[in-house]
Amino acid sequence: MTDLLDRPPGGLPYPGGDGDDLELMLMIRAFEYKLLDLFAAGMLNGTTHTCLGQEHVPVALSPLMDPRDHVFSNHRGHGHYLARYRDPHGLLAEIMGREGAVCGGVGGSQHIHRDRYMSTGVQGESLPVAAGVALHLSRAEPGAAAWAYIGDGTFGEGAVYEALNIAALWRLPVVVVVENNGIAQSTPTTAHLAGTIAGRAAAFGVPHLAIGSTDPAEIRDIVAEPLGHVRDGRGPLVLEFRTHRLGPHSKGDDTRDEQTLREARAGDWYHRYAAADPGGLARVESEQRAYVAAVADEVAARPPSTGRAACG
Ligand SMILES: Cc1ncc(C[n+]2csc(CCOP(=O)(O)OP(=O)(O)O)c2C)c(N)n1
Ligand SMILES: [Mg+2]
Repeated sequence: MTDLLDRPPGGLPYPGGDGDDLELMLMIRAFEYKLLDLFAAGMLNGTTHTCLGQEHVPVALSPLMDPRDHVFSNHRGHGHYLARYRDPHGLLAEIMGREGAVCGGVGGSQHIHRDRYMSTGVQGESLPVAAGVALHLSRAEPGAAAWAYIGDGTFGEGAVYEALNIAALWRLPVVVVVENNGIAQSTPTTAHLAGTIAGRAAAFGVPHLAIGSTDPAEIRDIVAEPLGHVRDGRGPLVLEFRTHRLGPHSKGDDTRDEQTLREARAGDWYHRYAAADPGGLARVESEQRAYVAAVADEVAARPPSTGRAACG
């Protein structure tokens, strides 16, 4: 057993980096399952959307992010935040409205701001902002990039195309991370998207990479070189991940049939680790569940947030 449970609440940052991808993916997964339990118990403020099945994407990408990079997240953003900051205490306190909340408890699950990280529940809102921030970065901090995580359904928002157009034209350092989980709330991608995301990127002359791997180290290898081009000022990049939404859209609202759910579960990154080292996986999983349970107990015992943000 590691010393995870001994860490002061909200104190020492969660450790890690390239070497502990599995630990971090399982921490995020345990966090999301705990949220569903807490929601069912009536202990959360507002709504929540989990990233179950998509944990590997931010775990793979976060080590590629420079501290000067800005990250724009979305409604399904807990993994994005946890992979960047490893701060389950601050995020859970935010969602529960307790002391030590990242944004004083006024942002909740979907609207987090911390340093160079911002999330929004408004689909498509972030890309034009990311393009504007990227313009600033290209002038003030060359080599830095703006990352925006969006889903397949968000490609239905016109603002996405305005942003892609100007980002391509002005060669802005924007990385669009598409978590294509094959569905937008209850509408399958096949029923809302004409053509392909690759084709839409190509229309603006933007390089596009389709990534089916769920192996964080492999993903980093694939992304490193094209990311270097973004940082060199050659313009934006679209990274399209084939992912699987394991849970409901939000809480109890899964409209998919059994066969579709079976396919989603079959694509889970978890199976690869289970096949390679079942004992090791079980050990890390129980550690992370215990760690997150302790975080939840500690945060639930805190007084309500006074509205003061713990982080800037
Ligand atoms: C502008 C706007 N329209 C509609 C919604 C309601 N809404 C929230 S999530 C969502 C589906 C998003 O689908 P996708 O982009 O594929 O992301 P996923 O939920 O699959 O991660 C919708 C329609 C919203 N939040 N904002
Ligand atoms: Mg989707």
